[in-house]
Amino acid sequence: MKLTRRTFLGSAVLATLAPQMAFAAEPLVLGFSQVGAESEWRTANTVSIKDAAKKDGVTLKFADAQQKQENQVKAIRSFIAQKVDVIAFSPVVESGWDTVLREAQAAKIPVILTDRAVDVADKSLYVTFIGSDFVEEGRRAGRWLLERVKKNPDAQVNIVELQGTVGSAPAIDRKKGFEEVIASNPHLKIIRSQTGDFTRAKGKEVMEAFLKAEGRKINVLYAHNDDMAIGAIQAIEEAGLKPGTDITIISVDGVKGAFEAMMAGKLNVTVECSPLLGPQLMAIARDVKAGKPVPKRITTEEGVFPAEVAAKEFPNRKY
Ligand code: GYE
Repeated sequence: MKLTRRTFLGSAVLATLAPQMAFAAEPLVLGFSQVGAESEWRTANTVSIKDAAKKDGVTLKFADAQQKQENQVKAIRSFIAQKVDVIAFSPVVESGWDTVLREAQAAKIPVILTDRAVDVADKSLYVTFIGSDFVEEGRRAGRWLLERVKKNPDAQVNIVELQGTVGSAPAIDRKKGFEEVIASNPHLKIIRSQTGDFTRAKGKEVMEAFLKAEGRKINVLYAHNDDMAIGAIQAIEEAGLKPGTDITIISVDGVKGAFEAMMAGKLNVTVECSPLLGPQLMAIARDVKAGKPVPKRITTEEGVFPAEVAAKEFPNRKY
């Protein structure tokens, strides 16, 4: 079964409208291991989780892993030792989780994945995964580009790609979805692809290297998140080129910074990825604690925002 954010709006709204009910709810201790604070997306995600826990009367034990898997493993082990009711985490990378998840299972503490997926053979090691379909986001980015190049069907299009954190679900999937779609047009070619670790600083640094190596040959930048695109925009300007005009820029997330860049004419499109997972996470954690069956996969609903609609959409943006 596929549940969407909208499906869960009911419980989120209830929690907002009836705080007295929320306080009357059973006590729940939730251990949450966050990836880090690498991007505007992540900051909004953290705020969403902390706010939702407060609203819902959930005792949240929050640990920031600073983008390091070893810190997440430590945090999960400490949650097990503290005997929390439920563990949730956003895994920085996909692989290497079997051992610690088996430890949680042995301690009978259910685990919820939020935002990013894990690659484990035994799917019983987690109860559910709440988050976006990153392959689809990559496809949306690719489809936008296919449409865009239709105006000039015979031109060769050289793309540079700024990948997210190596081994992370969004980096793997956003690359895959994008490549799958652009493969239908032989004029589109990724000429350079490197990680910028989802940060502005790295995005800028790697874009500088791309520009040094390829210069004006670059027609398109595909960045796996807005922060890297914003960093790259700076590099492009410093190289004396016009971002959004000389180089078409596509990114993912839909944070306010991306809308501002679009309104300034420097970014061409952002594919939405919602970080507002807090209310859903609290609702699901309660269900899990109560022993209710929950769907194995809960997918977030998202859109695509080209620069043309940025000014109109900006006031509606929540992150
Ligand atoms: O796109 C990026 C963040 O996992 C979906 O992580 C998340 C990604 C998001 O650092 O900005």
